[in-house]
Amino acid sequence: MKILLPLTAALLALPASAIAAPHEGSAFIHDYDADHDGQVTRAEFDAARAARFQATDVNKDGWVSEEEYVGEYRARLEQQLAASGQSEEKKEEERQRQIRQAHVRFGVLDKDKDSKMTEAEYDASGARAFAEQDDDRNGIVTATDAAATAARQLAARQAKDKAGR
Ligand SMILES: [Ca+2]
Ligand SMILES: [Ca+2]
Ligand SMILES: [Ca+2]
Repeated sequence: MKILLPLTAALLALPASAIAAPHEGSAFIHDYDADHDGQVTRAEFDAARAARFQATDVNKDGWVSEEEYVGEYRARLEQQLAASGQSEEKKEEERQRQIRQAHVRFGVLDKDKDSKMTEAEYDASGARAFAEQDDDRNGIVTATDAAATAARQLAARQAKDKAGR
């Protein structure tokens, strides 16, 4: 549970467009903006996703197993953990939590539940992720889209929090 700082109240008073892109939106652009022009086209996104699928399918049989999927994620996670200043105990906690979530994600992405993630299943989740970020639906995710998406997600979380109270 994150502690809400008093700053949050001030941010909430601003119109959505005035809120700078928080981490999530900019992380999407950071991850997929191959030519570093500050925006992600559908072509950039698809190329990066295709490359990641190929890299994840370690034994090159055309589909990604749960082991391959979690293995690829684990490698990236270890890099992040190595770069973080957390204690070993905290890192181990984070590692277990994230790996558990990766297994859950695989189950969700494997739509037909045959324990194989095909490229079509992988692409379907990518298409959803891109559409989620591309606020104005023009096929390019700009910082403006990312900020609008982040504001929308924040509002949805707050509405959910309120409903839960
Ligand atoms: Ca770009
Ligand atoms: Ca494979
Ligand atoms: Ca499948």
